[in-house]
Amino acid sequence: MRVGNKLAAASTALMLTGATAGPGAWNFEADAVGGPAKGFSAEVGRWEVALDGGNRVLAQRAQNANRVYNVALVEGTSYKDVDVSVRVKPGAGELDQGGGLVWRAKDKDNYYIARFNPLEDNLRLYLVENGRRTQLDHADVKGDRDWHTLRITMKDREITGWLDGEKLLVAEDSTFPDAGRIGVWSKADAQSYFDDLKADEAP
Ligand SMILES: [Ca+2]
Repeated sequence: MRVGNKLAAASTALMLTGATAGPGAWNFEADAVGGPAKGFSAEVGRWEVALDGGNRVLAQRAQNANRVYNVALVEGTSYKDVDVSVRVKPGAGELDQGGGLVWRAKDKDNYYIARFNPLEDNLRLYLVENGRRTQLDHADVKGDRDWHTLRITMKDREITGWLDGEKLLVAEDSTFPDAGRIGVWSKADAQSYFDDLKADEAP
C-alpha cells in the first residue's frame, strides 16, 4: 500500500512538472462544447471548445486590441527539440485573422510562434520575448478561410516550417535554448479554430 502511494505521488509529480515529452495529440473530441479544453491553459484570450460541423475544435473567441497576442498553452508539455503541428481555420476578425503554433514557451510572453494570416497573405515566424516580437522568417502564401496544416520542427537552433506540406520557413535562433510548452495562438480579434494539435520530440 505504501509503495503504491509513493508510485502514485511520483506519477503525479511527473505530470505536474512536465518532465515527460513523448508523443502527444489533442483533438478535443472528448471535451464539452462551450467549455474549456482539457489540459489547456488559456493564458490570454477566450478559448473554448466549439463545433465545426460534427468536429470538435478549440476556438479563440476574444476580440482583443491589435497589440494583444492570444495564447493557450498545453499544460505539462516540455519539448526542446520538437516536431509539432496543428490544423488552423481562420474565422472572423477585422484587425487580424488566422493563427498558429507556439513552442518552447516559458510563459505567455516568451516563446517562438509561426502563424498563417489570410488577410496579409503570408506565413511568418517570430520570436516573442517579454511580449515583444521579432520576425525571423516570412513566406508569401495565398490566403483563404479553409483549414490549413502548419508544422514546425526545431532542433537546437534550427527552425523549419511547412504549410500544407510545403516547406516555406527556415531560420536559426538561440534566444530560447531550453525545453518549453507548446500551444496555439492568434492575434487581436482573430477568431480562429484549431484542431489536431500533435507534438513529439524531434529525432
Ligand atoms: Ca477535433
